Amino acid sequence: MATQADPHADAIEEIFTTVAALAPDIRDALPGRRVQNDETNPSGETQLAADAYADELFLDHLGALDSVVEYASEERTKIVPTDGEEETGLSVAIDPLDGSSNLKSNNTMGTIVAVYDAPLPAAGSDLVAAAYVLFGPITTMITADGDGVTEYLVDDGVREVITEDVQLPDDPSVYGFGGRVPDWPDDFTAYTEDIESDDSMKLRYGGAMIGDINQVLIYGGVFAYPALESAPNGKLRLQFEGNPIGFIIESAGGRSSDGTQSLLDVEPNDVHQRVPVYVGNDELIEQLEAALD
Ligand code: P6P
Repeated sequence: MATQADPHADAIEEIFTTVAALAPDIRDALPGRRVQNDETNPSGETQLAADAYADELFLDHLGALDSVVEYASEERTKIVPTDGEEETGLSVAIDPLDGSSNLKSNNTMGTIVAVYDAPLPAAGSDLVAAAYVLFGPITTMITADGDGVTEYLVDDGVREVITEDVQLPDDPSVYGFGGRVPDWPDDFTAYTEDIESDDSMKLRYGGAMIGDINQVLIYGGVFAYPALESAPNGKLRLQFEGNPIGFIIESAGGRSSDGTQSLLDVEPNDVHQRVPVYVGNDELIEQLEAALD
């Protein structure tokens, strides 16, 4: 939880409280909104009614905060200026329902929030906070600010601390790699074979980034949605996924990379730009960067 010394502490707290308060509405709306709404998002992905519903809720409620001056969403082409205080306001970039394709199969999904102290598109180094809400058997929320990572239970929209100062375990045990194996470049394939040959590591991949990231955060390990032969920038979006998840994992003592540098150092040039994402325990990401070098 951000200390009062952080000039953005109140604004971050207001944003996180608002996101948690909306979690029950979004979760309750899932059963009735599993249908496609004949739209595609700016990344060309089929949009579900649940994606659009969550996006509208977040814009309405986050956009009404004095602490928010810009709202961007994975579901919207353009950045939306809001009426926050120009001088102190923050920019929010959100994936309203990450992994919504898991809705049909009743698997995990949730919301990713990035809070930048800079106009969008912004660099990860401009992040002042990041969080995700995970709709699993229970609803939890992971938050990171300048003061560490906290895990909460979200009960009726109210956060209750489960664990403060969350750190990746030193003995990693899970890995999850996205994309089709034949589409992996040879150097990444060689890395995966090294990881798979380690009998302390086991596969955990569920198709929703935050579900897989939560496994890495709790058990230690590595998650990657790599550069692909068919898509050199991978699949995941820098503003809405790479930056906030990189911030959270680095805040928990881990490491992030786009293959050569921290995700937080990747130059932003478009709000929907994609980036290869590699995050996890420091030594596993160091091994990854050496393999891709
Ligand atoms: P694939 C969900 O659509 C998402 O954006 C991430 O949450 C997830 O890690 C990835 O795409 C899954 O992609 O290719 O395995 O379906």
